[in-house]
Amino acid sequence: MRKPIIAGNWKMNKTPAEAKELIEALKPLVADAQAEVVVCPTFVCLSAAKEAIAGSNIHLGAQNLHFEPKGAYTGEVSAEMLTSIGVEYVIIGHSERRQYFAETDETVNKKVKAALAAGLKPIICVGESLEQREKGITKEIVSLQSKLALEGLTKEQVAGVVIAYEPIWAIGTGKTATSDEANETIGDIRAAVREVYGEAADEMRIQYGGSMNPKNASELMAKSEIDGGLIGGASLKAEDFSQVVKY
Ligand code: 3PY
Repeated sequence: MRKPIIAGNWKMNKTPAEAKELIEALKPLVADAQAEVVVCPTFVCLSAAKEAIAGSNIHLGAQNLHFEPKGAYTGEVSAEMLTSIGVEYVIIGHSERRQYFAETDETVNKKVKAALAAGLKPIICVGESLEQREKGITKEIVSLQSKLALEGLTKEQVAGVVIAYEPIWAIGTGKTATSDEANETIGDIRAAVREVYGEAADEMRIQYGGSMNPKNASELMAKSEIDGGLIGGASLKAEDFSQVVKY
């Protein structure tokens, strides 16, 4: 049985004071959630968020990391820096990072390895563009992205990572893949991972992401392959996010 995981990707929103306020409001609303609950604020909010989640069932994630441990990489943050302040999860390769910050399958793979080496749990994002979906190559694209992201990992490591399937055309657009489309593509991702890593693919959790919200969460979460959600806009309000968490 895979435990569902619902993670909030706050993107570039909230100051530390606002992060604290949101988490304080969220704590009682999700205290009895069955799913694992994760919040992923910006780097500057991580310490305030860590303090705010103390004693609750909320886990902490970052939105990015650099794959080198230290050095002349202005503006970057390493895996060890994140673990040193109590971060547990890290989102890697979100399509916004691939699109605006030139991340590639190769850098995603390096980041996944750096995260695991430091004891962080990666949430690896994959997903096709509208053009790729219309060409009918979604399965090939997400299978390849997933295999490249996981290249060189052991089966045990693969079993512990989370993949977030986020169709690019559904991110921040209000458009969602239908629950059947999402379930089918997530099944394709799992099958591709199974080809290389066998049963580890059945332990690995795969989320759906892309305009998941209180209205569509229960239908998506009812699908057999969908193990959770990576939530954008709806994670910025405690009431909305708690409704997704409790789908
Ligand atoms: C969205 O829901 O828009 C996301 O990008 C979640 O990561």
